[in-house]
Amino acid sequence: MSTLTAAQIEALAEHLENAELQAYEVTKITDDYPNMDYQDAFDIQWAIRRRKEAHGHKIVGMKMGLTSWAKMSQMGVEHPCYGFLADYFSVPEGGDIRHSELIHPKIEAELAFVTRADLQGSGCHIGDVLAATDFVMPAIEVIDSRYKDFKFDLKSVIADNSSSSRFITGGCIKPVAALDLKNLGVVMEINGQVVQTGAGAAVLGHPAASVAMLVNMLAERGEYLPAGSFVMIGAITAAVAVAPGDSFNVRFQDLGSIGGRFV
Ligand code: 0L1
Ligand code: MG
Repeated sequence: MSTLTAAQIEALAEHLENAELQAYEVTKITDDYPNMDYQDAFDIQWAIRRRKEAHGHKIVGMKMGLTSWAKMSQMGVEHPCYGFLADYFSVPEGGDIRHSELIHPKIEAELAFVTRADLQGSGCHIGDVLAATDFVMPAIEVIDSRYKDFKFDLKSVIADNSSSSRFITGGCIKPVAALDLKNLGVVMEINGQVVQTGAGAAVLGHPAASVAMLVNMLAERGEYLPAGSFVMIGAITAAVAVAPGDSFNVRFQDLGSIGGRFV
C-alpha cells in the first residue's frame, strides 16, 4: 500500500537528491507527509536510484544500515534498512574525502560481502549467504543524513537512501571459511586515538545475517541480489563524527586496515 502519488514520490526524490548533491540539510519528510508508509519510503529511494542511473551513474553495490541494536537505539529506530551505492560514492583507500561536499559526515567500520551466485528471497538465511559469497573484505562507510541534526524516523531515512554518501574498501580479501566472522575484531582510530572497537557479531548476531535480511527485504519488492554484488553489512562500531583535517585508520582482524583523511 502506498499513500503518496507518483508525482509526490518523484518530487520527494528530487528534493532529497538535491539536498545530497548540494550538501544542505532538510527537515524530515514525515513532518510534511505524516501518513506516508514504508512502501512510499522505498519508492522514494528507488526513484532516487533511477535518477542517478538516468544521469549516467552506475549502481555499484548495496548497503545495510542500522543493523546493530546499539545503532537502532542510538538513532531511535526499530528495524534495519538498506540503501544503494552509486559509483561516485566510492573513495580510493588512503584517499582524501572532501568534507565540504557533505553535510555532517560520520564514519562506520563495516565488512563487505562480494557474491558469486544470485541470492533470492524470501527465506534467505545465513547458510545461503555463506554458500553464495565469493569473498569478504573490509569497508568503511561515510554516512551523511540529509536531515537536520541527523534526526529522523525510519521512513524518512529509508527515503534518504539510508544516509549513504561515501565508502572505502581496502585491506585483504578472504573467503568466508578463512574468517571467524562473528568474532572478527575491529579497532577504529581517528587522529591516532582509538575511538571505537567492536566485533562482527554486533551486526545482527552474524555478519551474513545482514546480507540475508537485505535479500529478504529486496524480495518484498520482487528484486533479488545478483551474482557479483558488493554488499556492506552495516556498522560494527558506532558511527563517529569527523571534521576537516581528521585522518582515520581502521584495523580489521585478519583483513588488514583501511585509512583515509577528510580535507
Ligand atoms: O547504519 C548506517 O549505515 C546508517 C543508516 C541510516 C541511519 C543513520 O544515518 O545513522
Ligand atoms: Mg553503515
